[in-house]
Amino acid sequence: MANTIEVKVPNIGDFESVPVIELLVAEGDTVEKDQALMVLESDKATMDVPSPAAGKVTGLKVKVGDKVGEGSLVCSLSGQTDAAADDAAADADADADSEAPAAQNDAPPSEPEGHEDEKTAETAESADGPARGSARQTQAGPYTVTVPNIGDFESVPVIELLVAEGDTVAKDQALVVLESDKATMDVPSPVAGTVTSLRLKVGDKVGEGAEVCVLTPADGAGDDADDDDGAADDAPAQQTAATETQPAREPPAAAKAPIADTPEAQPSAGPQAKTTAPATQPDGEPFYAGPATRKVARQFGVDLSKVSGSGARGRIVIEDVQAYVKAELAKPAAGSGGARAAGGGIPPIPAQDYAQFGPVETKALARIRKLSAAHLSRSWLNVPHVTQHDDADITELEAFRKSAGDYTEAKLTLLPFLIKAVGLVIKRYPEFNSSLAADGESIVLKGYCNIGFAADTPNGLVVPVVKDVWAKSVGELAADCARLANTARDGKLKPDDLRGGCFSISSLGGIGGKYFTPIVNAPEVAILGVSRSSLQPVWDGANFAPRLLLPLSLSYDHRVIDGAAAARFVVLLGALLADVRRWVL
Ligand code: CAO
Repeated sequence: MANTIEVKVPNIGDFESVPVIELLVAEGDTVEKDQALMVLESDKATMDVPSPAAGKVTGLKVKVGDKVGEGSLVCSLSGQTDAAADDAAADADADADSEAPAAQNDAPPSEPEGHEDEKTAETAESADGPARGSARQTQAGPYTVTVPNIGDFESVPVIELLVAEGDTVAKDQALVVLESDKATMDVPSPVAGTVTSLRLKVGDKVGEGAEVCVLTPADGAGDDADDDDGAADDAPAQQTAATETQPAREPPAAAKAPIADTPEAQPSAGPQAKTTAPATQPDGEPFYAGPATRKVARQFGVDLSKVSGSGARGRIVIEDVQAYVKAELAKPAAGSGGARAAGGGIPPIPAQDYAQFGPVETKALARIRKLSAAHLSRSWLNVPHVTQHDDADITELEAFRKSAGDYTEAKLTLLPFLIKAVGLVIKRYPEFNSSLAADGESIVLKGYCNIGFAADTPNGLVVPVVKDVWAKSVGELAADCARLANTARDGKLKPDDLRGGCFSISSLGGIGGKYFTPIVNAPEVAILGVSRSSLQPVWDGANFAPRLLLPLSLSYDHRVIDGAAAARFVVLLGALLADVRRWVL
């Protein structure tokens, strides 16, 4: 029986206003279920919006250039059969049951799917859960995980194995990464269990149905997998940006911690700009380029705003980037020393043959380090940094901390006191709890307080985020810090552990050193660096008294924070740390 479905843009991750770059259907067209209706493009990925059901396009509500977000109406579909409608609703339900996407704040969204069915009036827009690998269970025993529907791709190379035989994996944990020329895609595990046999290696080319691995499910995991069959079989794998310069997805939980929110990941600890306006050319016109093109551009350091696009509607294609590079190389070197200016006018560091000076070894950078590097460079280059140093007298605080340790379950280190005190300071000075709007015209003040702390892990730097600092006691914060630090070291942080930070703390106090310049975890506007406390003679007006001084280094974004405000921040923080009685209650 004929009915009508209104197709809406599903959850597309953290993007709120994404331009439509291509319409793939016209009114009156008949479409198949899962047929792409239009293409959206953020600065990190292009995303197809597939049809949730077969039917006829009766009303197209968008045009090229429109900016859309979750819930925007795409079109109406009519003429589908009950069976198709039921399928669509079932798929949507299955998607709605999916857990939160593994992708983090920078991670691009799952491939969108259609959502709302007028007939059932059910909201089914949670297509943000990663499609899981399909699971075939052999009797009650192991599961064979296969590549799910990955759209139109038939032969996609495996670029990374995220698990090894013997690894224990959680449900939805990414197992392997595939990379088409449009996006990288994680194949997450449909169940929790142990990987007993890996069926792929890096470089293998796979399509839907290819065997990924065999999993022995953990107790009770089988039921779970069965429940999700619909989503597992039908939904495309989660797509993430094909980029090494942006945290695109959750790193393998078993081996690497995600860093999307760390100061790259912010380290990258800090959340990064989430809404992305279309990039523009020097004349202000937007330009469009797919992830593969952007990747090539990044590899060559090409500023895409300077490249003319030869594709449809001026879209920049890889050949345009190649032609641009060729033309640039043909130009005479600029500058007196012959150094060629790179993108943004920043001269690149010239390559050297170090082997001419002695033996060398080349070691690949860990993924987290690469991601952090990109985030840190972005922050360093975009944010005018100033660092304010000061010492806080923590003599009494330390005495209190040592005496109060028995009253908390988690180890009571200095860090939870710092988090609590910083929370109080930013409540007083809310500009420290803000982010600069993308257009630079306003600041966004946050009515919540989540504070990230840099954690040194075997896989690199990550910045887990302690949530709801204002509502928690120091003891509760100590428990949060211990849990997050341990999880980080095990490489098992969840995306949510890394998101939503307002301010970051980088404490090197457990290691040593005095004062440093932490890099602001953009789009946060300030970060506190803490060094090792030491006993120092302090003049009390009559004598030199031994006091325990804690070196503080507050880096801030001078576009948002004035020097006077930063000085007030460290003064108040120092006062709070000097006398815990002022705030511990
Ligand atoms: N001064 C003196 N001692 C300090 C101190 C300080 N500022 N901060 C911590 N310590 C002491 C602790 O009291 C503890 O001593 P005991 O073992 O005698 O109790 C010891 O140093 C180790 O502390 P910790 O590091 O285990 O605990 P923490 O809560 O202070 O820190 C964490 C947790 C995750 C922040 C830390 O382990 C870590 O990873 N630090 C590195 C952060 C980093 O790399 N920052 C740089 C980012 S930019 O590259």
